[in-house]
Amino acid sequence: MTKVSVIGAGNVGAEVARRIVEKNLADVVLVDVVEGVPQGKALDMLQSAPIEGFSNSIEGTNDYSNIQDSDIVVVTAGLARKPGMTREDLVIKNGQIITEVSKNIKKYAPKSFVVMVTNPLDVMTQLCWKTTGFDNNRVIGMAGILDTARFICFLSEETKVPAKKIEAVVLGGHGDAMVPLVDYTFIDGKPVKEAISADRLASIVQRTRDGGAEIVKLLKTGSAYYAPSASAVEMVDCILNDRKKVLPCSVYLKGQYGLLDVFIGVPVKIGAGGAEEIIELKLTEEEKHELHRSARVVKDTLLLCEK
Ligand code: TXD
Repeated sequence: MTKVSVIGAGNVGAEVARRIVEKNLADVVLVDVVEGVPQGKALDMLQSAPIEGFSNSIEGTNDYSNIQDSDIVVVTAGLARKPGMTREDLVIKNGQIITEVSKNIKKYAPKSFVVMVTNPLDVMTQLCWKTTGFDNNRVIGMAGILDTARFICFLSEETKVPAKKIEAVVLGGHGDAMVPLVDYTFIDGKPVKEAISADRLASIVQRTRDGGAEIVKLLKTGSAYYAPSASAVEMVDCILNDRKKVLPCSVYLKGQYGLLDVFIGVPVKIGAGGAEEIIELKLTEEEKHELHRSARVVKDTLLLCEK
């Protein structure tokens, strides 16, 4: 039986769990430190099974030993950003949480793949990889899929071309540090530079960078979770069904893009072997520079966690 554990039963975690069972992808175990919450949410979801027609089980727990033998562990535990708070403000607190979660993954699900969601994303992915000692292909961070989806949404809104006919790739760190690749962005087959003025494109790029903050500001409490959970479940689906789709994810680089010993968002083939192959795209000098700047931020932030 395929089993996916989701750590953190908050907004993103619960939505990830719901999408997984509703798509009949796997049995789900939902874990949280707060007593009753994962159990209550799991029971509520289970009671939707007769209506939605899924047959997989879902169970909520406060006990990490229940993640035993998971094929994939999706990590969403941590604090969400509050208005005005940067991702980096979260680093110390979330670093402690992710260290504890990673030790439990290593102990109870030593053969699993990890899909990291907690912010600051690239840093938490690297911290989890270090703490578990898992191979590079088995720890993958979710950010680029979401940033790319947001970029495509805004481009679609601007051009009135359906999202399905827009191609785009966003690399680099999550959010403020993302690097959209303009030369790989096509609107209905046409280079984006020919479809949109430089000014409009710059403002869409900026809106994408601030995509998370825009939602935090509107919600007032909590942050985005519908598109983030869809993005994480896309990765789960690719691993469980060996899709071999090329998706922008945060993975360990050992020389690719001129970067060493750092997790950062790049295109990677996701299949049954996890992060199977990193694809090296040709970047402009400016994009290369931005990607390297992004990687430096990850390395510097990681030091905060390790103090
Ligand atoms: O693109 C991306 N990667 C992201 C990242 C997109 C959206 C959200 N992103 C980040 O995911 C966000 O900044 C947070 O760091 C996480 C989770 O966001 P969510 O919106 O789900 O936060 P919640 O609703 O506060 O839920 C967090 C849950 C909450 O129920 C806590 O009780 C629980 O995490 N928590 C724990 N669970 C298990 N174990 C431990 N130690 C623990 N500590 C807290």
